[in-house]
Amino acid sequence: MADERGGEGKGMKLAVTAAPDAGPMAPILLRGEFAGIVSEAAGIGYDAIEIHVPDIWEFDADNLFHLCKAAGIAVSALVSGQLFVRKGLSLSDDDPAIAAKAAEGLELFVDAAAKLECGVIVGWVRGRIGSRDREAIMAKQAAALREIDARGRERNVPIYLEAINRYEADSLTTAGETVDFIRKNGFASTYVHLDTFHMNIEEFSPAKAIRQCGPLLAYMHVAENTRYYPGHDRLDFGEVFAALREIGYNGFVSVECLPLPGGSEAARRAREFLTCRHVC
Ligand code: LER
Ligand code: MN
Repeated sequence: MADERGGEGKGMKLAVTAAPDAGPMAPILLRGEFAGIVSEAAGIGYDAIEIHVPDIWEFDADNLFHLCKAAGIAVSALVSGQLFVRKGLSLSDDDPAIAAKAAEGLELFVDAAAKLECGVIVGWVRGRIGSRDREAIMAKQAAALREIDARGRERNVPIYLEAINRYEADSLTTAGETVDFIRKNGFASTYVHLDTFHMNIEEFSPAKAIRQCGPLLAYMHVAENTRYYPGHDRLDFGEVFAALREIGYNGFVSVECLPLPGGSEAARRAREFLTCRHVC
């Protein structure tokens, strides 16, 4: 039985970001039809693939499940960001119809994730607060996320709340804020998701941030300070992985970085660096 980190008591597992299509500089490495990206991820040696779903209303989870089973890899998570990017939906929208559609989309994400035995990443779809009443909008986000949390609990699907840097989000930008939000709302199946790129901007000490999350940390994105593939620049991954080991982290470490010098090549270099140096 997998736990909320998708782990079964073994070590960390490596995942790679993928999508049917994405903008040229989006931090998504493998692109194309599911059959192709699944076999490519497995061929490079990844344990799992993280799917940025373009349209959850059109998504065929059963097909992806069979492809992954045949290739011998898992799905680490389904990413809900495209609800916001492509459809303009957010849980914080003033228009109740738009906020409800965002919530409906997230419910479908949970149902699809249940079939794939993976988690759901919730980031940009939370929406921005802007100049509105912070407390009121956070309460609105919390109310919507409580429903998603309950659905996740019923279906054994962990919800990963990603802490995102201040230039892309204006709430839950740090590990501490995200831990407090989860605890304050008493969520049962919602966990912290950290990303080394965002942490490099927001956290005084990435290791301290990881320790602060402890057992609430259930998903990791890795990229350099420049968002190039891990190993390209100067981020101290030794410190990050030492802290992860210290808290007993056994979840997915997913490579979400710029597709440079090309998505497939970045995926290969990241895996080589991470397996040789930090994840065995
Ligand atoms: C956005 O910068 C990011 O890190 C993504 O994981 C959000 O879906
Ligand atoms: Mn991320």
